[in-house]
Amino acid sequence: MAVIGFGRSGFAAARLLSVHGAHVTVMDDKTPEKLNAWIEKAQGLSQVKLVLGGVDPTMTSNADLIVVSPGVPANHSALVRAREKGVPVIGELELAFGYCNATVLALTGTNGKTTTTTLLEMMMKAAGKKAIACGNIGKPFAEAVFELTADDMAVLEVSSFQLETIEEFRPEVAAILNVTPDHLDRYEDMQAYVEAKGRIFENQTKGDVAILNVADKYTPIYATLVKSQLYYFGFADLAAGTGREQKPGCYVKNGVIELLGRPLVKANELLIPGPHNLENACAAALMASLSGASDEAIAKTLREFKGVEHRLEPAGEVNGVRFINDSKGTNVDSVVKALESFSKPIVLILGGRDKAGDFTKLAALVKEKVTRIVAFGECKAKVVQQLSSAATVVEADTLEEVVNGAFVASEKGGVVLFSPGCASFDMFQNYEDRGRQFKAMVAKLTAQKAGKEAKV
Ligand code: UMA
Repeated sequence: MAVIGFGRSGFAAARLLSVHGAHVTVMDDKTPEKLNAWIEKAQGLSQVKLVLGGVDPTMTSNADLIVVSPGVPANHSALVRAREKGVPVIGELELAFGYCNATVLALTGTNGKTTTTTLLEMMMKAAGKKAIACGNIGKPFAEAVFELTADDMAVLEVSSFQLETIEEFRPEVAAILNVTPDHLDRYEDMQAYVEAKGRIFENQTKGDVAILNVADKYTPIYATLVKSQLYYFGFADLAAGTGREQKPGCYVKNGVIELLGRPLVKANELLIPGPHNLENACAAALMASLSGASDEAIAKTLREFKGVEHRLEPAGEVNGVRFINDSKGTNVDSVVKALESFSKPIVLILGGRDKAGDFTKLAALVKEKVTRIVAFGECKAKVVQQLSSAATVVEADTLEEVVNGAFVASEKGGVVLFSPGCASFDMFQNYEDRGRQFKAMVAKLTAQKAGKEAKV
C-alpha cells in the first residue's frame, strides 16, 4: 500500500496500516532533510518503507491502494497516473473511518470549524461522554481511532480537501457551518469547492442527522442533497420568509439562543465575541443535543468557553492597545468576521500566501473601522492594489516590522488585529507557527515598552 504525503496525516495513516499488518510505502515530494522529524518517528513502525524527494508515479501506479494526505491535490501527476491504472485512491479520513467503532459527529464549513469542533467536544465531555476532537483540527482521525471505543464519540473537523477522497465515510451527525470563497487556488471554481463540502452528507441515511446554517447562501443547494433528518441553526431573522426558520433547530432569537424551542442561554452570556460565534454556538449546541447531551451540559459549556488559540485570541495589551491573534483567519471571509467582532479604531494586518482571495470584499468594513492596514508576505502588493482606496496601506517585510508598524499606527483604546486572510506557508510552517510568532513579537514589544517606562 502507498501513503502519499509524509506529514501529520500521512504518518498517522502509515502507522494505522502498519499496526494492522500492511506493508506500506510512504512517499513525499519533499527531500529527507525537510522531513527529519517524521523520519525519526517512523523508525518505530514495522514494514514501512520511505521514498522521499519525489512521489514516484511508477510506484503509485503499481500500488494496490493509495492513501493520500489532504494537502496533496487530486491533479498530482502520481495520483492521475494511478487512477488511470485503476488503483483505488482514498484519503486518511476514509481509511480511519474503516477502523472507527465510535459514533462519528462531523462538521465542515469555510470558517468556524475549529471553534465549533472544540465546543462540541467540550459539550459531549460535559455530558459524561468520552469525546475526541480530531481531523482537520490537528490530531489526525487515523491517530484518534486508537483511543476510541464503541461507546465514545469522534468529533471530527473535516476540510473540503479531506472530503474529496471519501467513499463510505458516514457521520451519524453532520453539519455544514457556512460556505464562502476559499482555496480557489486548488479548486477550478466555487462550484467545485461547494460540491466537495457537500460530500459530508453523501453516505448518510434516513436515521442520520444533517445540520445546515439557516441563512447561508448555499443552504438551499445542500438541503436538496440531504437524505437524513434535516435541522437548521443560526439567526432566524436572517432567513425570515424562507420557511426554514420555522423548522426544528437552534436559533438566535431576540438575544437568546433557543435550542429546539427551549431557551438555552442569553447571547450576551457567551465569552467569545462576534455574531459568527453565536452561529458556531448554535451549531455545536444542536449537534450535541441531537447526540444526547443535556441542555445543562450544553449551556454550562457555552457560558464557560473562552475560545480557541489563534482565533480572535487576546494576545496582550500595550499602552492601551489590544493585540488580537487571529492567525487562523486564512481567507477573506474570516477577516470579515474578525472585523465585525471589534469596533474602531482598528489597525488590520493582512497578508501571506494568496489563495486567489478577493480583498475588495473587505473595502466597506475597512472604510468603516480600519485606520491603517499593514500588508506583509507574498501578496502584499495585491493588498495595496485592492485596498488602498479604502485605507492607507503600509508594507512591512519581517514580522517584527509588521508588529511595530501596526503599534505605531494604533491609537489608545484601539485594536491591532492580526487576521492575515491568507495562507501562512510563504513565511511560516503553518498558521499555528505564525500565530505563536505573532504572540512572541507582541510579548517582546510589551517587554520593551515596560522597560522604557521603568527607566523614565
Ligand atoms: N506533499 C507532497 N506533494 C504535494 C503536496 C504535499 O508530497 O503535492 C507533502 C508535503 O511535502 C508534506 C505533506 O504532504 O510533507 C503534508 O501533507 P498535508 O499538506 O496533507 O499536511 P498534514 O501535515 O498531513 O496535515 C493535514 C492537514 N493539512 C492540510 O489539509 C493542508 C491539516 O489541516 C490537518 O490538521 C492534519 O492533516 C491532521 O488531520 C491543516 C490545514 O491547513 C490545519 N487545513 C486546511 C485548512 O484548514 O484550510 C484544509
